[in-house]
Amino acid sequence: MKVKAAVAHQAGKPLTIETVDLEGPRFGEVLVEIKATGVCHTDEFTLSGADPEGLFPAILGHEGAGVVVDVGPGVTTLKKGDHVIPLYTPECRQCEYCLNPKTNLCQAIRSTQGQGLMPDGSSRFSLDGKPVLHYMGTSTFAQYTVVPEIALAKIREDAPFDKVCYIGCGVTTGIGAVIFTAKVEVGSKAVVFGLGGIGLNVIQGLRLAGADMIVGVDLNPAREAMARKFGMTHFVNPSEVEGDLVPYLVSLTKGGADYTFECIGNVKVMRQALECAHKGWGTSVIIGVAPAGAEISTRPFQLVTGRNWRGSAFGGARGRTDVPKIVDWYMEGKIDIDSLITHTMPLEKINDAFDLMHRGESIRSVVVY
Ligand code: NAD
Ligand code: AHE
Ligand code: ZN
Repeated sequence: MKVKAAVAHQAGKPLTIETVDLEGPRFGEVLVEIKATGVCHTDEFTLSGADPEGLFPAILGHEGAGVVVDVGPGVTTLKKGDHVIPLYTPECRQCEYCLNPKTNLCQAIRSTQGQGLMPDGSSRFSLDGKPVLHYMGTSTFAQYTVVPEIALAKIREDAPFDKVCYIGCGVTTGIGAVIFTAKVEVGSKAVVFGLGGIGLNVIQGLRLAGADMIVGVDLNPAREAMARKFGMTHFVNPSEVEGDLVPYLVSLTKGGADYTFECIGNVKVMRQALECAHKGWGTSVIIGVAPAGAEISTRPFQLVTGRNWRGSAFGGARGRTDVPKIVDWYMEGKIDIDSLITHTMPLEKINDAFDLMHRGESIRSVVVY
């Protein structure tokens, strides 16, 4: 079928709107009509050329919601008309990883997904007879996409696509990092570095978890108001701190934070986040994705003296199990998504979403098909 899509032909260049060819679903695959998709900083990261796994030409996008229009042979858990959220972290429920309660990183299709291909090693998208690659197994910057059955969460039908698409990445990543990865306890003190589309969801996760002190750190002063609305108790702009940021935060938290979260992708900030975690027990969670070649460093003494450094992908969530529950939290008013969606646009204007992100003007832009 012919499908309208935003194609990334080359790193560092805007997306171009094209009519591409999409093959129907093969064994274990599902054809989904995407109704809405968020634009995440990770799409920008890959488009910029900073992603070691970035391949072109490709159809980016990994924060979508839509409706099943066809299923391939062997598909048993989904049918035409089901409402779904594509999952860049699938959940096969059979691999060594899915069977280990310590991780959400299903590896069933990770290697082909990282090569921009479906599990059988081919692409369903093409343009002028030449293959166009998938991205993160989801490619939600296309009006229709083909996704493996194990990479689709079935969600309730009354949930609005233009809001719950954000659960496909940012909401789950932020809230999940608090609830599933860090397992933050009531009364905790926390510091969140970066108050964008992820950090603000970490803040609302901390409020849900009952944290007492929620310090937000961002260079953009415009982020303070929204972060306070979501539960931030203290705001720190590093450009206004005299001297080093780490001792300032250790003093503010009276000895260090129980939990810190890096939501930027900056390795220098990752070090600060670790070092302002409390001696003896503080845990620092890396969420931000750093560019190719970047490395973290600290004095090993920081770890010897009881700080813990760990990371979180997709908030530690198991998508087919947890995403429908997070949709319920939204529909029950337990979490706010609407306030974070600052811009909506048609697919033809998708490059505006990247411009708004670069200028720090948007929290989340959502493309509505
Ligand atoms: P964003 O651009 O919306 O937010 C980043 C925020 O960091 C902005 O508010 C910016 O002002 C602030 N910032 C930048 N440099 C700073 C500095 N030195 N000190 C303090 N604040 C600074 O981005 P986002 O969509 O929230 O994504 C954040 C990061 O999380 C990205 O690296 C993205 O790729 C990553 N991410 C990871 C996962 C995962 O599963 N681990 C999922 C989604 C996104
Ligand atoms: N491809 C990059 C890493 C990108 C990355 O870390 N992706 C996160 C999700 S970001 C969503 O906005 C993730 O889930 N990673 C786990 C995985 O298996 O990709 C690189 O550095 O190679
Ligand atoms: Zn994302």
